[in-house]
Amino acid sequence: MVMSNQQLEGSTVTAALRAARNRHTGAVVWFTGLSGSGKTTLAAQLERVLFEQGKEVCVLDGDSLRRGLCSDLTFSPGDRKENIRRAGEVAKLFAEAGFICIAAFISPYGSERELARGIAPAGKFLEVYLSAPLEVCEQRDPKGLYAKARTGEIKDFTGVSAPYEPPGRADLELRTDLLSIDECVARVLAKINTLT
Ligand code: ADX
Repeated sequence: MVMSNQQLEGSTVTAALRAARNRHTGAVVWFTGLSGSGKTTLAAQLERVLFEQGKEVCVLDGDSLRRGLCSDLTFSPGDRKENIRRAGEVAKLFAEAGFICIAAFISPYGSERELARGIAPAGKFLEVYLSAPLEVCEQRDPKGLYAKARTGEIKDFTGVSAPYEPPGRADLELRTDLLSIDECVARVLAKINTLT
């Protein structure tokens, strides 16, 4: 049976229909910051809280994408750019499907973060800068990578032998070395509520 254009339009699941059922719109919440700044930890906690609130939520994390979708990429500037482009495209698909997509990537270049904002649905992108100082991240060194970067065992390590461009005008900046995780979650939630 051939469907008319009108019938097809009537059957389309629009962003508005999804938002009405979910009681929130899709969005991309983009965490940027040095390795060890708390992106993964905060993403997991925020996801848990949003999930408990009945929201559609998911996390995209640098470490996990680099094990799969982006396993062909290195940490060269060009490959980091491609990493963020892919992450931005996937985040956009989730946002369009109605999810609050939390993306946790070092994303060291301002231009790539702007690219990710441009890919996301208009007005539905929050840039959250986790701004713990390098010394604190290095002291935490949860994966032992800073130590390896200092000896040169790991090359092009962000903050040590590769650049990190701090956001000039993030939607939210969180000093994760000074604030508790609960406080950080509360501040991100307040921002999310302004867009969804
Ligand atoms: S990004 O720069 O391309 O945005 P991404 O967030 O995907 O980085 O991955 C960062 C993770 O890769 C770090 O948390 C760390 O575990 C690991 N890693 C391995 N090598 C490096 C490196 N040279 N620089 C930064 N992170 C690295």
